[in-house]
Formats: sequence, structure tokens, C-alpha cells
Amino acid sequence: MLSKKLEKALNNQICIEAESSQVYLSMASWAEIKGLEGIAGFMYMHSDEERQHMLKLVKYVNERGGHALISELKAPKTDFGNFQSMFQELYDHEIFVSKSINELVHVTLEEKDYATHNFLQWYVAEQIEEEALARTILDKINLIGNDKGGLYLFDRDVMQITADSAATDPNV
Ligand code: OFO
Repeated sequence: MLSKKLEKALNNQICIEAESSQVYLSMASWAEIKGLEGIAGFMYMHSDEERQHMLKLVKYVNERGGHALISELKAPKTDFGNFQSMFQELYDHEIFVSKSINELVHVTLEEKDYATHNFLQWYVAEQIEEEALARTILDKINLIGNDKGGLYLFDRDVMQITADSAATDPNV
């Protein structure tokens, strides 16, 4: 059985994962109307992954005798200026989510809930991967600068990352 404090903290994370999904969906839609097909595909996939992260938490909370609450979400912004700053925002957002997961892990130790501590290790590992991927993408963006041909190749590369990860990561 989850403690009330931990249940509340897990519900907060459910909201953060759902909002992350909305943020990336909004980025996907923006990229799509700008003709950035590869980037849009990457963001749609990322949005789906965040929804899976949210669902995994919902199921866990209910399985442990809590009540997963589906709450109202903050509306994400709809205009991202340019793709460079959009990926910077993605990176910053992942850092924010990692901090939130760390705080949640801290609560499991305070509450001596080792089952939830164990369950959250998947999220800890996932955040390391997502931060690393976002950093790799930002490095590529810095390399291409304002080169139009570079943008074409970058968009294609990002599409490839999406295809690779869909093929190799059934667990999202
Ligand atoms: Fe839920 O992994 Fe990114 O934020």
C-alpha cells in the first residue's frame, strides 16, 4: 500500500509525464506545418513515449492500492520560433523531468517504500538516455549552424533516429 505522501508525489509525476506528452505533441505539430518532416516524426514518437511513461505510472499507483488521478493539463506553447531553440527547450524540459524523478525517488526513501524505489529505477535510466539523446541532437545542431543543406541532412538524420528507436525499443 502506498503512503499518502508517495501517492501524491506519484500523481504529480503522472501530470508531468502527461504534460510532457502534450509539449512534444505541440512541437510535432509545429514542425509538421514548417515542412520539417523528420523532426515532426521524432516529436510525435517522443510524445507517444511520454504517454506510455504516464500510463505505466497510472497502472502502478492503482496496483499498489492508490488512486491515479487524471488531472487538467497546462496548455503547451504552440510556436517554437526555430528548430534550434525548440530542441534546446526539449533538452531543458528533460532536465526538469529528471529533477522531478530524482525528488520522487527521494520520497520513496523517506517513506521506506523499496518496491516503488525499485519501480522508479526504470525512469531514472530512461532519463539518462533521453538527456543523452537530446545532447547529441544539440551537438549536431551546433555543427550545422545556419547551413540549409545541413538542415536537410539533420531532418533526415532525426527521422532515422525515430525509425531506429521504433525498431529496437518496444518498451519505449
Ligand atoms: Fe518521461 O521521459 Fe522524457 O520526459
